[in-house]
Amino acid sequence: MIPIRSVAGRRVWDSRGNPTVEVDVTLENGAMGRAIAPAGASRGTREAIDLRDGGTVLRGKNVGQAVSNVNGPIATALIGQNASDQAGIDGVLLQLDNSPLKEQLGGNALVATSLATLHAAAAGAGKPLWRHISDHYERTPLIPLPEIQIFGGGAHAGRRVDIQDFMIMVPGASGFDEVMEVTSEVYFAAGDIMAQRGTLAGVADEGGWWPMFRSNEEALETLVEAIEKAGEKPGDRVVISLDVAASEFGENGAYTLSLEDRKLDSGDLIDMLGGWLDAYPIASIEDPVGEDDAAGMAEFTKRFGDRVQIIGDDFVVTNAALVLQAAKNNACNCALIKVNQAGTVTEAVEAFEAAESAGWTTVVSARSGETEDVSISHLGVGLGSGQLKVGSFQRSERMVKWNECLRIEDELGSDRFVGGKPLAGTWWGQENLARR
Ligand code: 2PG
Ligand code: MG
Repeated sequence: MIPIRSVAGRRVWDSRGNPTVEVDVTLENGAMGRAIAPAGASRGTREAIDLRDGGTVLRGKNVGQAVSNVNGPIATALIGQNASDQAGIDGVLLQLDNSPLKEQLGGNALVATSLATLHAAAAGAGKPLWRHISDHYERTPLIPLPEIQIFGGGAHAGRRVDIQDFMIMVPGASGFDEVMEVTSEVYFAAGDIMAQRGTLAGVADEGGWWPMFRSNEEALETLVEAIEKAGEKPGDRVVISLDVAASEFGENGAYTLSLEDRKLDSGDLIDMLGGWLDAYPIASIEDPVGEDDAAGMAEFTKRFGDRVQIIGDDFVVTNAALVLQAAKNNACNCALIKVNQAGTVTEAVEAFEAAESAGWTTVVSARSGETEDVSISHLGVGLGSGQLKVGSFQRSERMVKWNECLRIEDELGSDRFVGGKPLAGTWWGQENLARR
């Protein structure tokens, strides 16, 4: 039992220059934990809502009320509570705000408080956060395999292309450090290709190259070229991962690829993506159809679930009930875990456990609006999730999280890295994740 002495919120700023909520939790023994709420741009409709002040100041995005909620009702309720009891702390937060989407106190106020308490409990126990998480939740810590963005798109790049994330994974690397090295080569090879074509135009929100392409597929072709230019054989040590984020360009089973001026129904979109799975070494695909298209998700999983990881992000929004429902319908085979979609650490861990109980893989993920906060690196390792999605290979709010994994790898040892095998015809991870 380590009681909380104080909870203090303040306004800080995220990677897009938007205001966000930071919380400091200090314990009676002097230990302190700090966390900052991230913010999504392509948000699921069923995820926890960030409380923003509205009006004209800061384009309506100010977080004055959310910060006041931390310093007022949240601090009052948490002072004296046992910081080591994360479920108890989050239970208090949920009692304070029992609205379905946490719109009363704000998902941003809650997630920063919940994570700051987790940090404080780790500090109070004298442990690094990843170790505290693995001890607390009785998990085997693993160094995750990253998904790293090479080209941005969708809502993170002014909708210049429709597909949101063109990423690579390096399952054939022998450790996290090697993943970073290979990624750097591919990232800059892609930049060189764009420069040669005269289409290098800066970076998108998560640091991936700005997608100056004539079609969505041209981004994929260019990614393969970049992998080759980096001296790799696509599909061997390096594979491709896509976040289609289809809710951003369609609803009710009707999709519009604006870049190509094409209208597709759910079946057309599934066929198009299936064609890409045949033509490119894609090992993982996220939100292939819209969050409201449960039948499309189930159809996609039926057709391709044995050869590719199918991630539910907007589709299951880190919600245990939605994960279990999707599992029942065989609607995907992996859950993206974003703590701020759930609102509290406990709920995010419940969604994680639900995914595991369904036999799914999991990816701990950042948001497109991020900060220097490195909680997710520790969560990815501590929960033994196996995979981590942070954005690209540029901009410090991304690099700080990759770099934190390198430090943890030094402590834990690269034999705890989940990769280490080239793609062998099927989704690489099944064998590796079986090591747990
Ligand atoms: C996603 C995330 C991160 P956002 O869709 O997976 O890439 O984007 O944070 O904008 O929801
Ligand atoms: Mg997504």
